[in-house]
Amino acid sequence: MAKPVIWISRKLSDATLARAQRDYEVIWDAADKPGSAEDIIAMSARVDGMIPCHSEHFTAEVVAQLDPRLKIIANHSVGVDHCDLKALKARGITVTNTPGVLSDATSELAMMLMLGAARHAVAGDRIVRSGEWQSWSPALLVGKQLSGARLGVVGMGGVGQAFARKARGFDMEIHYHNRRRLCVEEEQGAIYHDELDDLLAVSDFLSLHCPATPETTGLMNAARLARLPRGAVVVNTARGNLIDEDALLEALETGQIGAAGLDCFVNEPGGNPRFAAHENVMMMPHVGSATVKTRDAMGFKALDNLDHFFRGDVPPDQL
Ligand code: 8YV
Repeated sequence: MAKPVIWISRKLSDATLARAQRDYEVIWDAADKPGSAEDIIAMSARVDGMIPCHSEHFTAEVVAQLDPRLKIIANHSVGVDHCDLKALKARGITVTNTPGVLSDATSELAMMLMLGAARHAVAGDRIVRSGEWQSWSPALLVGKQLSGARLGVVGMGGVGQAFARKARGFDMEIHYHNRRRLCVEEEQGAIYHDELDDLLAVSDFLSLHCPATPETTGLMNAARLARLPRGAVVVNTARGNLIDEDALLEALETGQIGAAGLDCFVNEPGGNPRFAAHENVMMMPHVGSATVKTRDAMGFKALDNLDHFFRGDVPPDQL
């Protein structure tokens, strides 16, 4: 029987590509450019399945123009805000994602950003690297300590729970807000706040781990940033549009927010150049899941989903 044809939109891990090429007829371009709407539409007539990343946008307009040949979109991401799920469902296209396997890598990056923002990593690196470090003072780069501080986690899915676990190892007091309260085993002593505003009021550090949906767009607006204790540290490794960036910039300028660690921006790629003026903001280019181990695991999970689908089974991560 002929192998199904799949499109891999970006440069996935070598192990993923090797396995894909063994089991499928693969269309893939080493140029590693994000697929445009035109690319996606044109490719849909040539393939039975796709493995896109969050850089390929399946808007309602794109979905309406997909060729009926395309049967499955096996995303190489846990977030699926780049997919209009309703429109895809209406077209009968199966959609899967990669939950679980990137929780550790992403929460590790969130820890790095939280520590880096709290302890002035950007300024410290600049001072040493540039040779500006000519004197020392007990007042040099005095930061905010994690141990004993209260951490607010917004969204206690896989990444949020992995982050809370790590933060517990730093002796933080964990608080969280989530659509549903976790069971006691999952909570591991974390304190649940039914209302986001109540969580904010006690969060010396705040980390966002919820999906981007119409309801969470602009979640951290000026009013919510103002509810945090003065000097709070805000971390975002989820999606850029969870934060009103103008409001965050304003809050950094007034000192209401003491520091921020950002892996996600409203405008990607590129970010927001206004943050560059703030050395108390540590930034990364949306690489939360970018470890060797996790890239392999994400690629294999996307392929597992395709394998199930083309065998006629329900893919384990079907949405
Ligand atoms: C990636 C992510 O950016 O999983 C997600 O939702 O944002 C990331 O892991 C990505 O799409 C990798 O392909």
